[in-house]
Amino acid sequence: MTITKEISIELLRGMKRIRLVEEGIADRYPQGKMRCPMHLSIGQEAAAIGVGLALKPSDLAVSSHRAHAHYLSKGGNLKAMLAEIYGKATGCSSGRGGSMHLVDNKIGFMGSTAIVGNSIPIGVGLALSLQLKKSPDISTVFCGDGSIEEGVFYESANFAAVRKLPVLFVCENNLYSVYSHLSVRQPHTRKIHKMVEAIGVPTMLVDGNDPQAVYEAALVAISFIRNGQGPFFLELTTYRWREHCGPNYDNDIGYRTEEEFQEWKQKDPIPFFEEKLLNDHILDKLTAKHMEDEIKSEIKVAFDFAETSPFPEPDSAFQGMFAEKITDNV
Ligand SMILES: Cc1ncc(C[n+]2csc(CCOP(=O)(O)OP(=O)(O)O)c2C)c(N)n1
Ligand SMILES: [Mg+2]
Repeated sequence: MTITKEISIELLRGMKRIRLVEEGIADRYPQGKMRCPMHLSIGQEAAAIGVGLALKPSDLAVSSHRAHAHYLSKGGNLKAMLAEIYGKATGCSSGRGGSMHLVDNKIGFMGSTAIVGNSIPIGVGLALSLQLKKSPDISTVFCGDGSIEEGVFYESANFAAVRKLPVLFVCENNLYSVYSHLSVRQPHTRKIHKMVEAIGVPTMLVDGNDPQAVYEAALVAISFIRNGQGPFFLELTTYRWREHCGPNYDNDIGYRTEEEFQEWKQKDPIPFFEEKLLNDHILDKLTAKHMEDEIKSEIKVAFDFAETSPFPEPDSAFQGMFAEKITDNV
């Protein structure tokens, strides 16, 4: 499949934007103004944007604790995301949720939650609701390799397969659940996508650091789902660069080796793809620089907005806006 020049540029722009936003968060986090736990997906940008660009704005999505890239790739408002992380009233969850509880029903981002596996049945429930309404839209569940070890994943995947629900499971396999490598959590002879296939859901294993491969696989999966053929599962191989939770690097604590980290750093999706676009004359160096400058100024404006926005009024603490936002859309 050949993708358009516009899509190639958007894949690159999307990855750079996510990277620069999260590096901006990491730089400012030690100031202590963002008080929520912070799970960065630096290194995993290609997976999020490849899927995000293949979805329609009216499609739905849910995510987990590591949700910034998914929210942004689905069309989320950057100012509202940063304001949320700063706990401000202008945040996408009115400052009540922080980094792990992003929601924006206007763009079909129906929520992210901190309890591992928790959003999987919610995404499947959304798919059931779409099916009952005979909607052409699909539901997307962004999840990690650790989350599929939760019992609820098996029930959800089984139910989705039996009812042929319009749901796309996107599993970013970054090899770790906190400090535990996949090999101490799952039998090494059993691949995640093979196990899911055995439940009855078609799957594809894709290089999650290749944005074009992810985008193309997502298009195939989404068209299968929109045709009413049922759910699809993408396993995207990738790697988290920073510590599980927080802005730092933690290779020194010994749960993974420097060699492994360097090996994955070599597979950084951004320079690899930028180089490809330059070589294919889809992009020139000046346009690439211009793109980066634009993103940086957007990010600066968004951080200023977040920092200068007001905190929520204490009296508003118990207003049920989250439930209202969800029910508006369903
Ligand atoms: C039910 C539950 N168990 C444990 C945790 C603690 N926890 C938070 S994130 C995480 C790792 C999840 O790994 P994975 O799904 O691979 O996502 P990743 O962090 O790699 O993006 C764990 C165990 C939790 N939040 N919820
Ligand atoms: Mg993981």
